[in-house]
Amino acid sequence: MAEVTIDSTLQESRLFEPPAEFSQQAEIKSLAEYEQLYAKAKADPQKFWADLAETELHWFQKWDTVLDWQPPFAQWFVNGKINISYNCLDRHLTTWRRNKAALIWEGEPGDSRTFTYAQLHREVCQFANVLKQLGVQKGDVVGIYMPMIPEAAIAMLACARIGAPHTVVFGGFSAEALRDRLKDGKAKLVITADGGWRKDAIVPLKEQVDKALADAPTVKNVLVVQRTAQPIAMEPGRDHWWHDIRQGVSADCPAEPMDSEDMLFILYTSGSTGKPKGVVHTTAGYNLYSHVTTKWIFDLKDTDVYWCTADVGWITGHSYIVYGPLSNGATTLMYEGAPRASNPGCFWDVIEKYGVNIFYTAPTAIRAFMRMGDHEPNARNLSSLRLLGTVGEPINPEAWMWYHRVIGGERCPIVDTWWQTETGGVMITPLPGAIATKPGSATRPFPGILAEIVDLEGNPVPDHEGGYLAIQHPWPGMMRTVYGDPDRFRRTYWEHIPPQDGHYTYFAGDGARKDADGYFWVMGRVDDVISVAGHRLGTMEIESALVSHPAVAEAAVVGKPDEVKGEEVVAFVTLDPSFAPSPELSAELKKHVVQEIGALARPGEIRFSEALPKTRSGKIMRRLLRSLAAGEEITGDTSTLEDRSVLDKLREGA
Ligand code: 7RM
Repeated sequence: MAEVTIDSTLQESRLFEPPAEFSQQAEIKSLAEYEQLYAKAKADPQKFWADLAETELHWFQKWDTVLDWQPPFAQWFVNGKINISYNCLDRHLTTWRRNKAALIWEGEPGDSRTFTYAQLHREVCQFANVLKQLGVQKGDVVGIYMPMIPEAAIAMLACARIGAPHTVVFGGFSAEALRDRLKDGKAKLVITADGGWRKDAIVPLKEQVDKALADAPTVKNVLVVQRTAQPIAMEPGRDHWWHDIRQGVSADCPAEPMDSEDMLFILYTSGSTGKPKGVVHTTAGYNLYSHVTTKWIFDLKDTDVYWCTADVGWITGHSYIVYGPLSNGATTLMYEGAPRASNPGCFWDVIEKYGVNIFYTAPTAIRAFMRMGDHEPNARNLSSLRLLGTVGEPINPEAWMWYHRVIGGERCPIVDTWWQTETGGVMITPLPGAIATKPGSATRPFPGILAEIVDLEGNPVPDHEGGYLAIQHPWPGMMRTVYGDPDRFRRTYWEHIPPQDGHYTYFAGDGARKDADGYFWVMGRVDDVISVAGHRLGTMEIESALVSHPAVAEAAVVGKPDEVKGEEVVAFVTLDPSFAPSPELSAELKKHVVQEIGALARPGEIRFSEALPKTRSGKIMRRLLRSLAAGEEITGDTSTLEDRSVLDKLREGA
């Protein structure tokens, strides 16, 4: 019999009803309305999505089949013709939104720019014409390696406009990581900048591109946006300044009618082993899914300023800075900077300066702010906020409550959104006017998403029991394949849970449980589950117990092989600045975990550390910690690590 369950210990009973004033104005106004929508979508998913596709998007030509499902390969809106850049820009130009702010941008040094829909459209069209002039054709892959400046979004929309799939690579990744992704995607052109600002320093992007291109022969041209103006090398014939080459180029560039299933972008995610996977998303399904989720989850109003703090190199930046908000005609804010010693309160400054109404960030950021204390946010006026969101990792109830109290002033609903690069958009989430929240739970599936907790045979597990988070029906935003490797797509996502009678289940790779109210509690990646004396423990609950101790700012737990118990829990802990590491504190934290969870979860070892290894999107890389704890060499992909020095420090401290 397969391992079926993951033990769960988290007890959390606080419940926050949507404020009445919020519900009254919300897209989805009540639990009953959500449940009705959910039931309708479940009864006939194809009709549900087709109706939305009809009312929410512009089509050059209507599809003739809603879903062609040859498991695990799906095609949505077959033979439809559509362009996501058109849906994000052109269709708003004939409405009053023409001169509404589409994109507000704030640079780290304090410079800023705003683009109305008409202006953004013009920029995108001109950019698209330059790409064409440089030989980019429909179907050619374009690499984007940019800082968080408006041209990053403009470049994405320009690619989408002419049907050139983009592959955005985080500006923080190394030349090697960039090279591997450009080679795998066979990119023909790279869009970059001379540099970008991050934590008061210049990130030398163009220099990295030059290194990457020494061994990426498919790339013929580089388009360089000037951001920082430090001297850089430009290779004649290959490298072109955007501000030079755009001179005299027409801003007339009709959007290419794309087939629904034409590739829109590739976005690489690192697997724990092997090379990064190129997650492929296509045009119509992604457009629809990012659009509808944005509309209902963020409850956008035309008067709102909406801010998602993600980088565009993360799927969150794609779906919820660029495509989802613009498709809805929203005002989306983009910020280049990161909280830093010279301005730890910069996020709160931005909220105050622009009167941000909706704010979407990651648990790692929330925990970092919590550690800095309430002083910074309390010193700003955050009263414009009406809705908060979180994404990227399970949020521990402690951090959730802080976010609710200090940032949300106890009046803003929090949407804890569970999803993945692979899912294209949010899958499990509160609808903020309809679903009461519980700290630490992503609550319930989005309408049209048949989520379940199952064992490895695909059978639902009872309430409160941890199992595998799975999706039982295709949805429009799902990834279509792994670029160049359909077999890896099948193996990674569709064969962990064996198909029964042609019925395929998507395996998300996360452990989770459902409570009696049908709320989902994500417990962490199943690869990270720790086996102690026959019990399988998710990482989230032990970490959450640690963080509930006043001394602990952040924690990551991993298993270390143990002859007797199978594995022993090792906890890596970052302290609140007012506490110092000591053997006494270590003993106290072990005791605290025993009190909160039980003797089973007692860490055998606590390792204090100034920082934890994270991806650029803020996810703790437990796989690396596992190797460290076991005293092994670190193997596998480390290309997504945000700060390499963290590993060295951890090794020295060992
Ligand atoms: C959007 C994104 C996906 C993985 C996913 C989870 C974890 C994301 C939450 C979460 C608990 C959440 N895409 N994850 N959101 N876990 N609660 N609200 O993060 O491809 O980069 O990562 O992130 O493990 O599988 S991603």
